Amino acid sequence: MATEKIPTFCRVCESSCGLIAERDGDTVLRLRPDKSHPVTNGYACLKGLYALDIHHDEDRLNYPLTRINARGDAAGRFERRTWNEAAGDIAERLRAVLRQYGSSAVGVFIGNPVAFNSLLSPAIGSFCARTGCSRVFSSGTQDCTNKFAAGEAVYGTYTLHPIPDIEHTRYLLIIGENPKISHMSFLSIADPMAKLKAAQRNGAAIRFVNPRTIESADDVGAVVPIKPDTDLYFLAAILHEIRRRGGFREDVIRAHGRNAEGLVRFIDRYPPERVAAVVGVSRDAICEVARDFSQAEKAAVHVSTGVNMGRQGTLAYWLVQMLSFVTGNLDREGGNLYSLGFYQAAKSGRPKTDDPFFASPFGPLRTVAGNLPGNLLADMIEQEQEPIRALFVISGNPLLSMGGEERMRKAFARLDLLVTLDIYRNATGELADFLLPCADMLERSDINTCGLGMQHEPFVQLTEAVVSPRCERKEQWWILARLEQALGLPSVLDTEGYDPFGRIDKMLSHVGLSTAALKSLSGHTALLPKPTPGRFYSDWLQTPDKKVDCCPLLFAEAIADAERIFQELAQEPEDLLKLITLRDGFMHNSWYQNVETLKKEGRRDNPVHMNSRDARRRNLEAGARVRLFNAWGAVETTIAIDERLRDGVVAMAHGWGNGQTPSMTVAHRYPGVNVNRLLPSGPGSYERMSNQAHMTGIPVAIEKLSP
Ligand SMILES: Nc1nc2c(c(=O)[nH]1)N[C@H]1C(S)=C(S)[C@@H](COP(=O)(O)OP(=O)(O)OC[C@H]3O[C@@H](n4cnc5c(=O)[nH]c(N)nc54)[C@H](O)[C@@H]3O)O[C@H]1N2
Ligand SMILES: Nc1nc2c(c(=O)[nH]1)N[C@H]1C(S)=C(S)[C@@H](COP(=O)(O)OP(=O)(O)OC[C@H]3O[C@@H](n4cnc5c(=O)[nH]c(N)nc54)[C@H](O)[C@@H]3O)O[C@H]1N2
Ligand code: SF4
Ligand SMILES: [Mo]
Repeated sequence: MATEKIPTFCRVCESSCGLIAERDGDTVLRLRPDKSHPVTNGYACLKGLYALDIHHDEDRLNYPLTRINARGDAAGRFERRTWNEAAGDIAERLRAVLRQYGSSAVGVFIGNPVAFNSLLSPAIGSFCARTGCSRVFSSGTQDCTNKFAAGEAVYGTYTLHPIPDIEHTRYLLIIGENPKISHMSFLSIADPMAKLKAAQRNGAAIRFVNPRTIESADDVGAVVPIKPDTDLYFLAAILHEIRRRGGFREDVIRAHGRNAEGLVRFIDRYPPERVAAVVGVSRDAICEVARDFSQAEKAAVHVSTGVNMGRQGTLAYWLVQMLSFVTGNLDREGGNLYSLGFYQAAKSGRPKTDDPFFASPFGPLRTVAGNLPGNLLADMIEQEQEPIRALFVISGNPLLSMGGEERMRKAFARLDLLVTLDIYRNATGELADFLLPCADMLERSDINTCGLGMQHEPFVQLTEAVVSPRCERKEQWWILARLEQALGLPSVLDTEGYDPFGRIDKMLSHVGLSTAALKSLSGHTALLPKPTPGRFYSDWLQTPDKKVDCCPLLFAEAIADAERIFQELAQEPEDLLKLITLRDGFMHNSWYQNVETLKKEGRRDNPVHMNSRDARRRNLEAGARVRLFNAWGAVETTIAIDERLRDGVVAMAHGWGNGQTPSMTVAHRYPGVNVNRLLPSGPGSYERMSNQAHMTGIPVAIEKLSP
């Protein structure tokens, strides 16, 4: 049979790069960037292209497996089952849990790849509604719920996140993000570095705020080297200085804002001269950013996980919105704009109540976009009253992706039922009772919903499944519907003529499109209008009075706490080491670990990065074996000298630690260590307002081990 070329798109990160899959029958021969894609234009990174290796990986989970030894045993032993057997057995175990403990005993953990699977979220919603499961956790509380909480409070909806208009801006502030490596988040943009370079050529100044002189800054802009977990004060000082310079647009604030006096009261406390020592940036450097931002004809700002994962991500994201708003850059060309795309998502994220908190054994608690704090997952399994007894992990690997691996291991061992839906028998799956094999991105049809409301150049693309799922792999929406069926609940599998794309068709109808219409277009892709200013305050802002809330009441406690944390930071010993996050281009969180070709020399473990001054001070050298430890845990690794880091900061990549994941043979051969053993978990380890886990700027100590 002749090779066919199928246009599809990558579903690993938000860029959604167009790909061409070359197919012969049911075999994918090659994946390459789609040069004719109208938006992503032939760009793709290694991860997108190596998705083919994952598709073909011999270690993939191909059949439903059920555990045959005790869960406490170190190595899991599993046997193959048919889908009917697995679904029946899971249903029986789940029914027993429901009978004995009620629906509060059922939990779901939603991992990051769910965001890139347009048919899955509604299926999860249905599964939770029908089983009564209300204890939902997700990787969102590891990377972005601070943005949801702040968006909801300031703009009245958690789905409104104005993106920087990179093309037209004159000044771009990027805080806690490394576009060259991550390709950005909450901004769907292919080949971000090319776009940043073009912006710079057009005269835009680009400043990164980061404790590390990141790779992105090798190509564009410059880094303001901040101390970790202090961004809130840096932002407050910038706003303070802009106001002192008369840079607040009082007309805009009057027309569109409320509670501006609350904002002013907050930033009044943090003049650059007070903040400088704590944030580790000189007064002059802070003032320079303030001056350049406010004097720029148009200025834009974007923040990402480096800020989200600090202790005060919600307040920091609030000040980011304020920076844009009070300088008149919100909803202005070259400033920050809402990117509509194919559906008015901003209108569907309004809060349900004014006071979202409810009482719990862990103190007042809330959900954010439906999510409980991931950092309470182990606690909620171990709590005496109403514990979680059954957990479904859907495309996630919480054992490695969150703080507290040991606590989680112990907690998971107490469950009556642990089911994972994954493409691998990953570290979490190793502890499961049932492993359900899932279709990968080449095996399922989809549209690119993940970037909705945040696309640099909006487009919508439909892809067919390039090939049908190998062996017994199934699409996850089908798996959940099959479980509903086995539980005797209503299920879409019993609905005659059920169309999984029905909901998407409804959404697409807002722009006069449908999946059928997309099929008739070249590459099954429709270009949509670029973001433009003009409708933010009238249409997208969702507060009841149509005003931007410049100091939401909900923040009162966090604002009071900010001063306490400031004082604490000011008193920290000079030689305290802080651990920050680090991504590399060959990994995607904990997956891509099993791709042999990506495990070249130098990428076979995850050493701790430290600059040579800090190393020398501690009598350490490149390659030295060290133990890194704190109150939460310890890991043993080696030193990598990294002059990009500022003094007092160490960095380590996450997603490693597969020493107990034997069925991922490559990952197991190059296990690395799980840096998240050093992260806090449990009460107090997440931001109260947003449930976001505290994951960067973590105090650690280091000691040399004998070789
Ligand atoms: N220290 C530290 N920890 C971090 C971070 C950090 O920066 N530092 N980053 C955090 C961030 S941003 C995130 S989002 C979380 C991620 O947290 P998780 O989502 O828990 O972790 P992942 O490693 O992304 O796990 C994804 C799982 O989905 C599987 N998978 C991939 N594709 C598919 C698919 O198509 N179908 C199915 N069923 N499964 C699939 C993979 O095999 C993998 O097991 O980790 C966080 N952890
Ligand atoms: N190659 C690769 N790409 C990815 C992923 C991956 O694992 N690998 N993961 C994807 C996912 S799930 C996400 S959410 C996105 C994340 O995308 P990004 O947010 O861009 O993630 P990082 O590259 O980790 O960049 C975070 C930056 O924050 C800095 N930082 C750490 N602590 C602080 C701090 O306290 N303050 C400030 N100002 N900066 C700090 C770090 O030095 C780092 O450069 O990336 C996505 N893309
Ligand atoms: S940048 Fe993201 S979407 Fe594009 S190929 Fe790489 S992983 Fe895939
Ligand atoms: Mo993430």
